[in-house]
Amino acid sequence: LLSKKRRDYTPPSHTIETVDLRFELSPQETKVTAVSTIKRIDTQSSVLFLDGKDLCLQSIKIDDQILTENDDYKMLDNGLELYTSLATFTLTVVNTIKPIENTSLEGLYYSNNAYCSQCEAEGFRKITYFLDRPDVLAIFTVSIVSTAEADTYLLSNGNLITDTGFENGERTCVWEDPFPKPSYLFALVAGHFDKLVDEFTTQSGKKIALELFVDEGRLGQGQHALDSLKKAMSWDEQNYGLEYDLDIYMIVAVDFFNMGAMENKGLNVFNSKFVLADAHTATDEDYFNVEAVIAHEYFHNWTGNRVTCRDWFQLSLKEGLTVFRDQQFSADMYSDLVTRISHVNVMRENQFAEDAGPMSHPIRPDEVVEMSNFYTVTVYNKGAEVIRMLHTLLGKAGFRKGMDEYFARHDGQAVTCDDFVNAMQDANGADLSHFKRWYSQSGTPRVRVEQASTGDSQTTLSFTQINTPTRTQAQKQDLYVPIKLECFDKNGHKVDTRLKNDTLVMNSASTALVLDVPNEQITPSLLQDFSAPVLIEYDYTLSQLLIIIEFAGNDYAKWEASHNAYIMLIKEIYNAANGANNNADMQLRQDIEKLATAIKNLTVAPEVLAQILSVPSAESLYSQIEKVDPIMLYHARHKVVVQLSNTLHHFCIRHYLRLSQNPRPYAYEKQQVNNRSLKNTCLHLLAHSSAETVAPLIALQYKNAHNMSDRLGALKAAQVTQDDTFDSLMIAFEEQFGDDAVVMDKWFAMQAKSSKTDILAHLDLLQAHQQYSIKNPNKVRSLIGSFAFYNTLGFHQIDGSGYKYLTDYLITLDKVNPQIASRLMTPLMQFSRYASTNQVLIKAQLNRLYGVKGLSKDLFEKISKALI
Ligand code: HT7
Ligand code: ZN
Repeated sequence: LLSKKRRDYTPPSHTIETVDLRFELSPQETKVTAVSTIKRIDTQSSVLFLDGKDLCLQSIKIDDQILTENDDYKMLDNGLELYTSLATFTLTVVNTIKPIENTSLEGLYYSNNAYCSQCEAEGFRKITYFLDRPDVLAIFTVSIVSTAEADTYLLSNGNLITDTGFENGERTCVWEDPFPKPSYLFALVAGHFDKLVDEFTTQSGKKIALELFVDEGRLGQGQHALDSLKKAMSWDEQNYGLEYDLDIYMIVAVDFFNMGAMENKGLNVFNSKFVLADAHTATDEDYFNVEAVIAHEYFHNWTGNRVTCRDWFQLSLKEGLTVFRDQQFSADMYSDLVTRISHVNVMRENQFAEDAGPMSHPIRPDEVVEMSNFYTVTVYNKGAEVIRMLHTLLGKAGFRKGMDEYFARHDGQAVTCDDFVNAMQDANGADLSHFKRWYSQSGTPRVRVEQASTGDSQTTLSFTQINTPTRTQAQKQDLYVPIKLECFDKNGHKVDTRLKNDTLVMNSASTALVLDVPNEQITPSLLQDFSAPVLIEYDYTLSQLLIIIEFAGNDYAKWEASHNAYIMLIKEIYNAANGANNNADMQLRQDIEKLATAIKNLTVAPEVLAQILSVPSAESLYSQIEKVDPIMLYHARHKVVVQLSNTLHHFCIRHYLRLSQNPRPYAYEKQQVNNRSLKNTCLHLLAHSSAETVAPLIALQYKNAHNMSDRLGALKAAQVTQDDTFDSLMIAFEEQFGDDAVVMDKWFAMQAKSSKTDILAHLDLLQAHQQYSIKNPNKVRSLIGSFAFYNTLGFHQIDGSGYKYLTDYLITLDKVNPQIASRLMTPLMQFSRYASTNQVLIKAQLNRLYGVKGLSKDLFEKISKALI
């Protein structure tokens, strides 16, 4: 398979200054006419290569001359080569495409009676022959012609300059986007929608029209998205001085979409999951996610659209930075702590796993076969962590100076990650050359921390960085690692570390922190706020963790210590199951007793307590145990949760009953959200206890629920108890929400996580459900994704049938939608972390997949890496 290398970048031979696109829409065959004004940049060049895929070419013209194949141009597998030495010319290309047959949801597709485009990263080449690369920026004018009166909206980027209305059997709308943009930001949407309108006045007094398009009948679920948009617009003005630049901002919600959303200039396209929300259908978490994704796409208008990427290796330039910005926004809107914890969990559960597996890559990859395989947690989330470290290093004001400099230098350009760091560096007079290694090095650094004595009056903590080789990088360098910490003596008194901002900066392989205290056991609370994307290795005792829970100066540290305590206890039970310790159960009871006492003594906010009562997921534990047996780990974790539940029964009941009283009408506002979070966490924990009083509480909560958070909270608790209540509630849920696609995704996900012994037959039945479709990525993710990612007992069955089930599905799905198939194979990619029995079974399935004829590039790239 052909890969592209970052080092091989060459500037384009030509550029496209303007393009006039005309779409004559038809689901079966849409005619596309592209008239481009082209300028030669490389004066030596006599060939222009245009990308193109799955297109049917009708004609091609330079100025007024019709070109002939082989003399004037040649068709290639991935586009066409045009022979010309003209310095400037007009190119007219006419071709047709088949939107209704396009199930890849890339390029222009037709689903749910609407046309929709998705061009990032390389989808525009499925619309017309073009220089489909982000460093070619053109001014687009788009005419959309429809002969269907039912297509009430014909939308594209920028401003609407003509609308003929439906006359003589057709209607044409013409859109003009004054900002030069790369083809990946082009968008077209056409069909019938309901529209919600609003307005935003920018800080300089400009009025912006806001328009939200949703499926008919869903207007009532759109207000939260519009409110979120307005919050994001003013947040970006206040925090970065960035104002919106067009007269109109449109968002369209569609049910068929490969990812979360897309930041096309002035016309964002969203997965309806990240738009539609009301009390009845959306949980607090859904509300949070809608707000975050709306903000993310809006922030791209500056970090991505006004300043874009030179090439796709630089993807983290826009994604890492924009994720960092949306994280800052969410923290400001809701809770610093809960927001941070949720992002740290993504790093530990997903990114660390990716970086330890065959797809490990730096946040700025060096080599790519299929670009859509690189929209990863590494590029996005680790990329954001790298930006966060810059923010820590330069401080809030310094970071803002760097951002201002970045826009002053690069507005309207397509640039690199180096350009970004250079702007930060120059604006602050800093030297970031060592820091830049984060962009080129893959893998998760481990930092080993140990205590040593230095005479009678001092104690030393030594910090050593370990960067282990990854698949493509045998040699590793040490990195810049800021470690925020606090230290306590044996009585819990804080020890003065004399560190600026409580942060120890490692800029070499090892560092020592000398403390002016006599040699005694120090308790360090390390990596507070997850100040760097690293793994800390420090052998805590339970007493040390209890000291942190009691005395740490911030809630993050308390949460982290409780989290570490759970991990320690789960590991002990896991090892005991291997025959290492016969007293494990008694020891667990005693330890949980101590931990529970520390928790009960805390005076923290409800949302903090909810986090502290949440035992880490099995997925986040995989990186903690070598060659893990997933089923054994599942049972070990379960045992710890049950013990915690029994020990904290009265405590949880008390909180639960208190928080269940006098419910107010649902609102997505901090106090309510935080209380609901604690209430439902308590119910979930209680469901693990042996007390019979819990089942009626669950049923009652479901029956009385007046919002989706409480309804789903009850359903999730019922799933734990494994009695008949769960099945009957699921039937009731389906009856009530059967025609709401977004809500039914929750139902499919719950079904997929069921611990039924005949889960595979159950999945077969669910695939036949009238709401299920293999063509709809949300459905595939909910059912098959939830099964493979989260159903430990079902997926890791010892006969390998879970792995086989997924593989069979991937073979079918790959023909429908390779991008989704590729994402769905992640659980198979991570085989090296499992015990050898599991490894053998997974590899057998990967080998089977490898042998399938006509596999997509997307799957092939991953399997080849996994099997080498
Ligand atoms: N920039 C957007 C990326 C995206 C995408 C990538 C590949 C295939 C489909 C896609 N849909 C959207 C989303 C974002 O990060 O904002
Ligand atoms: Zn993005």
